[in-house]
Order: sequence, then C-alpha cells, then structure tokens
Amino acid sequence: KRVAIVGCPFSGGQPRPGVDQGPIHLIEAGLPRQLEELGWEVHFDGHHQFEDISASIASDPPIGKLKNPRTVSKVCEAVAKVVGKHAREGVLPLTLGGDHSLGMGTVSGTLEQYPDACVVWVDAHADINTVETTGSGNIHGMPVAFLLGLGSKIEEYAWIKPALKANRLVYIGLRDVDAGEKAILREHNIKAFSMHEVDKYGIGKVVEMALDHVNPARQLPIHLSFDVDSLDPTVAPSTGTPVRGGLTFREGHYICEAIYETGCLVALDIVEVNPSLEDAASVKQTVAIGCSLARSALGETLL
Ligand code: DIR
Ligand code: MN
Ligand code: MN
Ligand code: MN
Repeated sequence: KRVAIVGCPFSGGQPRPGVDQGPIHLIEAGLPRQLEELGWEVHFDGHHQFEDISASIASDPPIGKLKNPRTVSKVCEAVAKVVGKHAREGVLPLTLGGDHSLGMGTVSGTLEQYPDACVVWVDAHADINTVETTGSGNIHGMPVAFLLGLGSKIEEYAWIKPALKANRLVYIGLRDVDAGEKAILREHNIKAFSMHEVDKYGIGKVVEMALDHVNPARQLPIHLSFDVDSLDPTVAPSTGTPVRGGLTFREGHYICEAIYETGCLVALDIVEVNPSLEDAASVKQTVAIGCSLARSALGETLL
C-alpha cells in the first residue's frame, strides 16, 4: 500500500487567485500523517514547482477564447508524466489541486499505465466544454473534452492522447451544466448522475448505478477525480465556483468509501480547494473535508 502525494499549486485554469494554495493547506493540515495512520506508505517529496512554467503566464495570450492556454498545457503535461510514473511503479498517485484543469494531466497519466481505466468525475460542473462551446475560456471547465478528444484540435495540446472513451466516464453531482455541455453529454451518450438522481435514488444506489455503467464487473481500474465544489457550499464553502444544492458531507464521503471498497481505485484527485475564499472557519472546514475525502477514498471506515 503505497501512495504518492502530487502537490500541484496551480491556478491557471481559472481566474480566482488562491486555489494554488490548496495543496499547501491540505499538507499542512496533516494529510500525509493521516494516511500513514491508515497504513499507507506515503511518498511526498514537496509540492511541484511550476514557477518556471507559471512565469510564462504573463506572455501567454489567449488562443481563441482559451485563457493561459500554453501554461495550462505545460503544467498538465508535467503532471501527466509524474502521475504516469507513480502509476507505473505501482504507487497510487493522489493529486492535490489546484484547479481542475489538472485533471487533463492526471487522467492522461493514469490512462497511460491503465488504458482500460474508468473515470468517476464528481463535480457540480461537467468540465466538458470544447474550444467551440466554452463561454468563459477557463480551461478548468474543459479538461474532460480534451481527454475525450472533442472539439477542434490545438497544437499546444497535441500531447494529450484522446485516450478516454465516453463509455468509461461517469459523473456524479452535476447541477451547473452549460447548454453546449448538455448537448455534448447527450450526443456522446455520457452517463451522468446529477443532483436530481441523487435526490431520487439516494447516493448508495447512484454509486452502484454509476459503477454498473463504467465498471460492471468491478474489475477495471478506477480514477476518481473529486472536485470539492460537488459538495454543497454550506459543506465546502472555500471553492472558486460554488453552486447551491450540492452533495452533503456524508454523500461526498460515501462516494469515496464505496469506491475504495471496490478495491479498484488506482488514482485520486482532490481539487478546487481555495483557502483564500470565505472566512477562516470556512477555510478550515473546507481543508479538513479535502483531507477526510482523501482518507475515505484510501480506506478510512466509520467503524
Ligand atoms: C463553466 C463553469 N461551465 C465554464 N465551469 C466550472 O467556465 O466552463 N468548472 N466552474 O469547474
Ligand atoms: Mn514523487
Ligand atoms: Mn471540476
Ligand atoms: Mn466544479
């Protein structure tokens, strides 16, 4: 049982400063020791230093609508290499964001080692805008489209192999999906359990149905990409794009626990914790939840 924490202090996929401090707070809250107490051998050799790459933000004009396009691409390519290396060595990569554009890197790294892996994307948003559909130009709203190979190609992103298949992807927690994204989900028959389905069936049934879709025999590797804005803003307030009507504390943790129980988890992302948003108590609460979600996904049980 070995886990490698990949600390990614990066915010270039969205406009609000501070999300780059998320991983630093999660580590300082004691996450490495908490995972050791669960019996994991924890590798953490410091946060990734993206300064050289991020210094280029000033000279990174938009490509079409995309903001900081070269910087985001370079950071994600570096993350893909690190995540891929850990996976290859049989170490479970736990990536701490940073914003969710990092998901392009983490999932790419996972799929390199585990080409048949499925992705469970827990989020208020679908993050599936293409170069054509994005309204904001914020790349954290687009990583899934790049992974699926949707939208017109940009030379700077040519390193991404469109290695993810639509039937290996499932969403839980959606409630703020752009019109263009809804059309993409429909066109590609992508399975999504929005908050409507969570209300209707309960989280236990939703996770079961989600896994039945992407991983019916519970034998394929699972990459869990957990955006803390999937949680209700009363539960995880310190995040850049909060949307009311989200998952409860228990629903969020249940997803992590149930995926751990499959024994198939090979990679985990915890992203979009922004310690510069809301008051000190909210920050503490959000950081603590980032840690407890990671613990639940790595085997912490209630009994
Ligand atoms: C919106 C918001 N769909 C966009 N996306 C967010 O900017 O593309 N993703 N907040 O996390
Ligand atoms: Mn390492
Ligand atoms: Mn997201
Ligand atoms: Mn989100």
